[in-house]
Parts: sequence; structure tokens; C-alpha cells
Amino acid sequence: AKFNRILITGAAGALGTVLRENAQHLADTLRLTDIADMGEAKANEEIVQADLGDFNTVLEMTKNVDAVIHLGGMALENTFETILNANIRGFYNLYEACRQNGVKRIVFGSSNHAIGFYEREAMIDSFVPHRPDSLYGVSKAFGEDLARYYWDKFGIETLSIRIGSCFPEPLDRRMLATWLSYRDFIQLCDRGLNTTRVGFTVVYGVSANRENFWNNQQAAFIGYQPQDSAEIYREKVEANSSQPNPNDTAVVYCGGSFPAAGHFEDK
Ligand code: 15L
Repeated sequence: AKFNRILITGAAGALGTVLRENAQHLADTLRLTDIADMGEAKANEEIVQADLGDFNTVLEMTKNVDAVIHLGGMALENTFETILNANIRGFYNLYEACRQNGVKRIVFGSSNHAIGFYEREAMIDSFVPHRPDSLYGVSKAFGEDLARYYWDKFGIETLSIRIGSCFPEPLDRRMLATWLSYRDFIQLCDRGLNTTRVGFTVVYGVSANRENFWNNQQAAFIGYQPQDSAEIYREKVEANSSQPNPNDTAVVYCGGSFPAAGHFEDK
């Protein structure tokens, strides 16, 4: 079923832009929001430039919306203050506004950094406890927990996609395992909106990569069938980098460089 109106948060970001260009089939009207400029609205678009940290604006923008694809917030490690407003307060504002406005389905762009401190060979599934590798990862873990709470208590469904590395093509050796093609990302968003029932479900946003190190069995019931694989880029990626030591922390942990990366202190 095609939706009347869906809201896409983070619409000026990398993945928001991909959706804006390729998700026209998902709804008659796309309402787009971001803190950054989104340019001119196309015929079937509505544009709301706003900060997700401000509850009243979020309450306004979730009116007359059938579903939300939430990609807004900080997409990398930052100071706690920044993460707190954009990802934690912003996330709460979105769910609470959806509850008040009767919006019942959300697709959440979560991240592998919510579980980044697991080792590759653990082959973790969707049900392991969170093990964030950054304050950013902690905020995604919080998002998943809040989404679960809003499902258990208020019946708001969420498909939480723990996105691996969503880029036009894999940029380094780790991404030969974690890459998610744009096409597969769009399919996941589509399944998140259109699967009969998702309840609260966590899946990994990863293509059919040979070295995929997540057990994505949970993605079967939503009918996710990845169309792409990072493998066709292997030669190119390997030619641009040397053979890594298997004991490098960036190789050991699912989160790649995040587990060993520096900590941002608030000034
Ligand atoms: C993320 O969560 C980031 O938003 C993205 O830029 C990549 O760093 C990605 O994770 C990744 O793990 O490759």
C-alpha cells in the first residue's frame, strides 16, 4: 500500500538525500525535515527546516503523517552535548510527538556502532545486548531502547536498521564486510514501511557481502533480500590499501576505527 504522507528526518544528510531521490514511490507526499537547508521543494514534497531538539516543532511536523523514516541526528562521534540534543532529545521528541499524533510506524536509521565493541567472529545477531563503541553508539542504543518502550507501551512499531556502511561503494577493507548499497538501503526502508507487522524489530543494514560478520537472520521475516555484494569491489579496495594485521583493533571489532577513536570532551 502506498502511503499518503511520510516524514523523512535528516533529509539533507547523505542517506536522506538518497531517499529523497529514490523513495518517491513510497508515498504521495514526502515531508522532509533537517536542521540544514534542503533547497527547493519538488511538486510532491513539503520542506520543514527545523531542529529535532525542539519538541513543539517536532509535534507540528508529525501531524497528518502516516509513517516516519528517521535519519536525523549526528551521524558520527561528537561531544555529549551535541549527541544529547540531536540524538537523544531529538529521538525522544520524535517518538513522543508520534504518540501524541497517532503515528504508528517508524523506520529508524540505527547504526552498527550500537554494537561496535563485539568482535567480528562473534557473528552477533539482533538480540545481543548493546555494546556501543562511542557516545554516538550509546545514543543509537538509547534510540533502540526508547523505540522498544514505545512499542511495548504504546504500540508504535519500529524497524531499527543497524546500518553498516552505506556509501556508493565500499571505501576500505572493513566495508567489504559492512557495506550496504543504496539500493539495498532503499529496500530496507520500503520493507520497514510495508511489512504487515514489524512490532519492534532490529535488523542489520548490510548487503549480501561475502565477509559479512553479522547474523541477519531476523531480516528474513520482513522479506529483505539484498541485491548487492561488496565483493565486486574487492580488487579495487585491496589495491588501495595494504594487508591489515588481523589483531588491529580496527579489524578485531565490528565498529572498525570507532572503538579505539578519541573521546570528545565537552568544553
Ligand atoms: C556510521 O554510523 C556513520 O554514520 C558512517 O559515516 C560510517 O562511519 C559507518 O557508521 C560505518 O561504520 O562505516
